[in-house]
Amino acid sequence: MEKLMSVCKLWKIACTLLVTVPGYVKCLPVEGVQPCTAGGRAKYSMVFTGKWTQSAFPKQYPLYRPPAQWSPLIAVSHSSDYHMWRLGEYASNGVREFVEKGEAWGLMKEVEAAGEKIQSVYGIFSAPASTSGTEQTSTEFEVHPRHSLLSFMARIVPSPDWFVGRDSFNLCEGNHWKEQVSVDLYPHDAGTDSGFTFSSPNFATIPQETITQITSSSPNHPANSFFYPRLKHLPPMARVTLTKLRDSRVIGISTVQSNLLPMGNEIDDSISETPLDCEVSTWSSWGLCMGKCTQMGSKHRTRYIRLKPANNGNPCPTLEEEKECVLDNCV
Ligand SMILES: [Ca+2]
Repeated sequence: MEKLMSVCKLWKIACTLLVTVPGYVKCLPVEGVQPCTAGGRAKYSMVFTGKWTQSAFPKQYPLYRPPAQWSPLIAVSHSSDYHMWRLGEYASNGVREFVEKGEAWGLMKEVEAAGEKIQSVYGIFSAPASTSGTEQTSTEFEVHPRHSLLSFMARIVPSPDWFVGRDSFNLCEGNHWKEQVSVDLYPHDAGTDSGFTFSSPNFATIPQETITQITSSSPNHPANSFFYPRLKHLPPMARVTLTKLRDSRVIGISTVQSNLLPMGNEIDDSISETPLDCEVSTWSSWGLCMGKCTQMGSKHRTRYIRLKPANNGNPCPTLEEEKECVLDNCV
């Protein structure tokens, strides 16, 4: 709640950043981005739906202190010469603070600086934090033909430096604005903390690595919270739906208010279940040979369950083994 309040405070500052770029701004064509010739600005609603359920992501699903949830979502409408974050590039300090601690100040400052310096940012806005993995939050925002790209991110809580988001999603299509579009979101690693699990202690990555997408097989390490060797692809962790609003008049600051939808935990489509196989430790060493001197003795070794199976994953194998042995103190 405190974090939410602080973002709401940030908000007022952020709102002043809503840069209405006056006059002609020279826009250099950037590879892959089609010039937008839509007639005017457009207003959109943005609904973020968490899909981080225990059935879709059973491995190490955070249940306590804190349970699975999302930070506020920070988003920017901008032109192609600005990037909030990019796959394969290093996270900025502001992004690092946001994805590791949920602190948005640094990131807001960076956006503000980009807005002032290269006039590449049209607006910054945020949707409130979620208190569960499956909540919905929403906000509204505006785009401009010269600033038709949307970038956003929300921190996965708890996590070392993981987030979901999208870089430079273009809402313009030639001479018109897209009416409605949904985007599935997958986990990313900011490359700034080396923790392997949701609740790993803070452990800075030195030297810093670039931003990567986390998949069911990468990082390829059984300890990783998203490592599901039986899955080809991870299920989406969240979805964002962007809907063009009919009334596209500029209403000033009120257009960037954010609010919680009163819908609570709703997941519209089928709940995916990810099988989680049992994981056991290595065997202990064999125990002493025990028994009566008139017959063969027996010895035992054991192993323990590291990860309980879920959603019809492979059951646990036997945890105890017995072997015949010759008693060595029978004469
Ligand atoms: Ca990392």
